[in-house]
Amino acid sequence: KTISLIGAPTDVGASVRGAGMGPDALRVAGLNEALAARQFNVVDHGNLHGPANPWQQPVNGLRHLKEAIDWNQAVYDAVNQALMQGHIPMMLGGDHCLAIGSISAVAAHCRRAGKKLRVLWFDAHADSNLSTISPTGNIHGMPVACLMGHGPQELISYAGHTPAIQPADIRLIGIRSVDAGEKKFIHDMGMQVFDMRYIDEYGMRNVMSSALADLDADTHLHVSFDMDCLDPGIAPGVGTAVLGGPTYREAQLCMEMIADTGLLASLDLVELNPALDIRNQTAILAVDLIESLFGKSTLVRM
Ligand code: DIR
Ligand code: MN
Ligand code: MN
Ligand code: MN
Repeated sequence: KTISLIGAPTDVGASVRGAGMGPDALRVAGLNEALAARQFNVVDHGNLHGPANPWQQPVNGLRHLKEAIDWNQAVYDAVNQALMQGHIPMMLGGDHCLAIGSISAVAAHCRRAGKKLRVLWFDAHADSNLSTISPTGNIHGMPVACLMGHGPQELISYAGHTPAIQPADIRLIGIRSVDAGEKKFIHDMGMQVFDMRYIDEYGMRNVMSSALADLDADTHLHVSFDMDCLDPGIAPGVGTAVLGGPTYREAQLCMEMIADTGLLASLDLVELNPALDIRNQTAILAVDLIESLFGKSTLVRM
């Protein structure tokens, strides 16, 4: 199997600069070599090009809308191309707004191929804001809402059908920072959210069993992994850290349980901010988790 690495050095959707350096920090941490060691054929397509960050204030509740549209078109095209070639696209972020283009391409692919879609969204945040309710106007706080058809026209129509995904297609995991408007939106949409309280009460094993329930051989599994999902004690290199995330062991278990399904078909690794990191430790952690996600295990288990 071939993995297409696609760098998307954008920080136009974020509140803090620096996520644009994420793709190279992952390469420096040995991502390509780690995947090759898992017996994958790795094609690094380098970094996509997109507009610079103009560092403006929000307009009508949206910051850098034009730039986010252009970045996402580039991401959509690149992911679409990788999927057409039968590759596993892996987006190297970059801020989380890029998941709009990435998952729209995955949704279009699933529709063409008659496949079911399951998205696992690992994040401290719900990313379910709308321009009307967002306290910041930052588009990296809006991708889930956009994918479900709530957002600016250009951002909700890449897939060719709107909404790109249904609430039943997505599971949010690790959530612990939800804005007031998002709380209502999540409830109204009926999304399944495994927040930190749920993880505390039921344990990560049960959470992942639930999040991975009802998959079949025809399901395309997409992981959208925001590095701020992890506890900032182990992952300090992110722009919007929130206390109380999953531990290293809990994160490893998530990755290994996903690998066991054998269904992982596309991936976003986002919000790594090398400007805020300590000796690249968050990138190194990401590579470590990715190895598990692609099947590295301590023992032969089956
Ligand atoms: C906040 C933070 N909910 C917002 N969101 C972040 O700006 O919408 N998402 N940081 O990753
Ligand atoms: Mn090829
Ligand atoms: Mn996010
Ligand atoms: Mn986040």
